[in-house]
Amino acid sequence: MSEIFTGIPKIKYEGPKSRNPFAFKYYDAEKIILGKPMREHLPFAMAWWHNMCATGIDMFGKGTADKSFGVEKDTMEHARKKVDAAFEFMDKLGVEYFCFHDVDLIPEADSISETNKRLDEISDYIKVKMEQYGKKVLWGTANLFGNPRYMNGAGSSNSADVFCFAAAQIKKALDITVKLGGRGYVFWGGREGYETLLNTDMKFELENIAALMHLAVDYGRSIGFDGDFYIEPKPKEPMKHQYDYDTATAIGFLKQYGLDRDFKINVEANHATLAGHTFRHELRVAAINGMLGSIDANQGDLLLGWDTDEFPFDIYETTMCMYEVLMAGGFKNGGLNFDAKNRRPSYTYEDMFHAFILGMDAYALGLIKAAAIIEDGRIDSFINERYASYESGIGAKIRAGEATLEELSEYAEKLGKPALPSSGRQEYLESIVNSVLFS
Ligand code: XUL
Ligand code: CO
Repeated sequence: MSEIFTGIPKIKYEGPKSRNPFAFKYYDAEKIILGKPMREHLPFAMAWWHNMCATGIDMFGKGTADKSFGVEKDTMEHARKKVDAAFEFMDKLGVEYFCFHDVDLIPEADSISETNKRLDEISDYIKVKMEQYGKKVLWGTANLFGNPRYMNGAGSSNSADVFCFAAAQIKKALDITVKLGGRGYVFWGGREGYETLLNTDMKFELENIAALMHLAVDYGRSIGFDGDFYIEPKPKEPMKHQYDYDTATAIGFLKQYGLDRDFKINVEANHATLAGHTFRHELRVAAINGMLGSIDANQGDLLLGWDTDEFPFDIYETTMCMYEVLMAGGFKNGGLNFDAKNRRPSYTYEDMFHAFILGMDAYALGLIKAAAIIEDGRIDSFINERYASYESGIGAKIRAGEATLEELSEYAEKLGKPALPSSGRQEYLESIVNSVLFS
């Protein structure tokens, strides 16, 4: 098999002083951080759709990047070439995992049975490559938003026939995920939402989405899938309102419909900011509910109101993300999927590598700095001390659930007037973070 990314070497760690554009400055796979090698803290994954398929098409113009890899596009030969390219790419970068939608892997045929045949064929080919290169599937999913039949959603569609097509795609995507040993299965409800309540039965649609997820869980478990199902929240785009608005909404939904034992959350950074939250907020909400599953590692642009899917470069963000991940005990089945794309004018093969080097280094540095914040200890101990009034006396009684409203009222009356709570010291804490980041 001939090399596709010719002239691009295996990317190695050279350290922060290196000026080599094809070297890591911070990602040193075997370096031990808090007792574990970096590569275990940071299970990086390549998103098949952005990296192997997307060419930079936008609403105003054609693609700029050539992803034909030298053969005719939308053929099975092209599908195989993408596999060759993907494994060479992951191998050169030391990326261990990948994520895919069904239709990223093959050209979708007119009939579902022909599409499924193509998926069987390509997954045989992928499986061989995975063994050869030692690569793994972080998660698989079905694209239930691209085909015109999903104009009104998949589980939430008004058409029962469309619901069945969604079920068929999910079944096959689960088959392939299990066949390839995938650790997760994602539901991103891009079209599970509405444009106007004038034509929408919201309760009916939510019940149907839950029913589809239950069918997926039952089937997945019956064929031996023991990984995590994920909801990937996003508030809007493409729909005006999406049901999985944010992490809190998705968790409420999962609990209401009895799906919370099988599902966790796949938090995407850019989706968090679209929902009006920080990335860190979404991670924390997932973590305190025991549902921090996986991460789509990208970055938005605060000046733009849509999902720009940039490669992450903001060290403050990656540090806070890794702080949340470390405090939650690290990843179990999840990882860091670069659901990110090169900017349209960065269209060459070299740019694809630069993007991953940027993202992997940004997360490696974030991990190093997050570990340093934890080891420094000042932030943690400040938070603990801030709630000290609950450690004894009336506070301890409240926490133990032993106080009554009358008792608390009497206590307050006796006190007359409480002292002001202790200072939040935000600026002091921010300066600690800066001093850890830049020391
Ligand atoms: C879209 C998005 C998806 C999901 C998988 O915003 O993030 O690519 O990650 O369907
Ligand atoms: Co995503």
